[in-house]
Amino acid sequence: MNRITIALSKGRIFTETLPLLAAAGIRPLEDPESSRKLIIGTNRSDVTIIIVRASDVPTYVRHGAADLGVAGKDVLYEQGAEGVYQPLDLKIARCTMMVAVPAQFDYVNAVRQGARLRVATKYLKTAREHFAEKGVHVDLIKLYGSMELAPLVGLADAIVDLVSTGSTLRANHLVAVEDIMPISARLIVNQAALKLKGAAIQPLIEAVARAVQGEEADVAS
Ligand code: PRT
Ligand code: MG
Repeated sequence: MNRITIALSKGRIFTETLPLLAAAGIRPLEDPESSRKLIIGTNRSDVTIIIVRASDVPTYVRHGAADLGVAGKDVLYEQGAEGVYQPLDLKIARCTMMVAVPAQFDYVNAVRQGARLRVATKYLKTAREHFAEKGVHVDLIKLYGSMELAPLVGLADAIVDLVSTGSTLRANHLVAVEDIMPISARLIVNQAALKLKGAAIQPLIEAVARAVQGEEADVAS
């Protein structure tokens, strides 16, 4: 029997992937939030879920430590997705990569005047490419989280970060000034695993694809 390992991160990715896995007949036996376990069995003896940091999912899949995984497009774009197939946009964990500034900061004018913008972000590649395309000179400041704080304490003029409801921006008196790209989570698959264990993995991908289409139809109706 081919064993299948699926890498997921705790939080929204895990929660929103559950119904898609359920549609493929896969149900985790434990909740990673309460059990604190990093290896979780499922109702199927051949399928195991491993819990990793969101930004580590592509690494586990690329190296074949997991056969499949679910990762945000933000993570895949930033790291590059060499060595992994991305057969499905799961349309979950949706948000937008945006540029945001303090409400009182005149972004349009700063850009027009060709000022050097200080931009704090976890997404260096994404930010570098975005501003290069616009011809805006930036000094990028790498952060690992809480980007929203940076402009409030004078570390940066602007941030590049994910926005979903907008409440984090509002709570910190920031406003979005540019959309960079829409983000959703993707199913990723190790290329060798797809060849070697295709008989087990292919039906799983197809079941998840049908579930995604079903969800979409629900949203549309
Ligand atoms: O939290 P941790 O540092 O462990 O890792 P992570 O932040 O990478 O993981 P997690 O679970 O928070 O996010 C996993 C994936 O969910 C991301 O890679 C995105 O693809 C996706 N996603 C969807 C989001 C959001 N929506 C989102 N809103 N990831 C993060 N956020 C954050 C955002 O960075 C900002 O701080 O939520 C805040 C804004 O939310 P709103 O609702 O206030 O706009
Ligand atoms: Mg987070």
